[in-house]
Amino acid sequence: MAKTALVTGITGQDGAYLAELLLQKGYTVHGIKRRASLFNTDRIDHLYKDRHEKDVRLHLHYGDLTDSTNLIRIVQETQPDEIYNLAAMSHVKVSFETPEYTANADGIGTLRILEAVRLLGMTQKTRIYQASTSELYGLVQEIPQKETTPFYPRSPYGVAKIYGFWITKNYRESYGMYACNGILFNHESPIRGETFVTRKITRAVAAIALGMQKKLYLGNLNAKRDWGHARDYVDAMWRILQQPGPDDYVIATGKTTEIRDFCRMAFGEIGVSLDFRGAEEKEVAVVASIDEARFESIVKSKPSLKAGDEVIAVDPQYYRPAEVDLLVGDATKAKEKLGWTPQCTLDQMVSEMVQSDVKLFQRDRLLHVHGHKVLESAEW
Ligand code: NDP
Ligand code: GDR
Repeated sequence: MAKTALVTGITGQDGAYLAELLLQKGYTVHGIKRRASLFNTDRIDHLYKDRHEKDVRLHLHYGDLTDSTNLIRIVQETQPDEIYNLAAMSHVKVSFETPEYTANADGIGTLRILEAVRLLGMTQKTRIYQASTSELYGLVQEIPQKETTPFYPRSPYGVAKIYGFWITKNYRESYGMYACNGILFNHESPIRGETFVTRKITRAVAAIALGMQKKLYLGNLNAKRDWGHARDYVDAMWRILQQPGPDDYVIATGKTTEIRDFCRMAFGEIGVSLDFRGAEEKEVAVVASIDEARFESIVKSKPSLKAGDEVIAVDPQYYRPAEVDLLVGDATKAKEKLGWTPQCTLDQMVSEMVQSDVKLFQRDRLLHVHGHKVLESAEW
């Protein structure tokens, strides 16, 4: 029998990859999207079919994790076998500016999903995946971080997610629910939100290469992250819900990379090598050399840059009140129990992201040249 899944946060990066995976596996997929004044379904438009067509298995419902009656109604109407709770205010820096809302959506929102299933008497039918995060580890307690590493969150986001983690575990233990936490380390892709550091960098590389932006301003360049590809990580989410019993798992690559080195890799993709100079707030990166053949093969034009150009500078406005310095995960349990290993290397992912952003900015430049206003632009 084909299964039915309900995905909150379906319009986000992970929601889009997960919906694609579940549809490929034959699921009927219900997604919750928020009402917005502009279309916000870009990432899933390629999956969407008009409801009058045949074999329509993707359905969208308006909703919000802060609205429990809405969630109860949607769970009742859709009767899901699996719920993937991916919806969240997911930006760590923004959570310092909207701490109460973040607690409501990311913390209590998780409770609302669990309660909807419990109140509707579906505890034995519906399996629940909770999008937990390596931000739970926060201040380094152990390297690498695994399921038994103590938590020490460093942001309102991390603190809200720790509530989500424990309430999920508590409902599992209290009511016998199949409710699991995936403790996922950072995962990225060409459809990553534009304000997360990886995508901010790959977009800037593309815009700078095409002469549409002069400089990239970043915050803390010393932080280290364990970055994987979102496509691999949604596969882990699905595997977590297919086991004989519920459990919590770390999902990570086991390798960590400094922000500075991610910058080197992203500029390297277009043949530009960087030299970082100075320290702290005065640190900058200048172009050391350019491999013109590489630049032309990716950007399809002569280099607009020259050695000595300053392309990165630090702007302290991007610093966080409290920082997570180092994340690196140990996914041995996931490998042994779920048979999960990451398929995409960081090199391959950076290359995919930069090349995708170069294409997006080439399209924008073309539209701009022909007098159209575009949304994708950086700085003109
Ligand atoms: P995104 O920010 O790309 O997507 C978040 C999704 O949640 C969007 O669909 C957004 O809707 C939706 N959303 C936000 N607030 C609400 C709300 N109040 N009610 C309903 N929907 C809401 O995040 P990712 O796809 O990257 O991450 C998915 C989940 O995994 C999140 O919970 C995140 O915290 C967690 N996570 C992510 C990691 C990563 O590296 N990507 C690592 C570990 C955990 P809209 O499109 O309208 O904004
Ligand atoms: P993170 O991701 O906070 O790890 O949360 P983000 O890409 O925002 O930051 C990673 C690191 O880069 C440093 N940094 C900058 N970050 C941003 N966004 N912008 C900058 O200009 C910048 N300069 C330096 C940050 O200080 C940080 O150390 C992501 C989210 O997806 C969460 O939802 C998820 O739970 C965790 O990953 C795992």
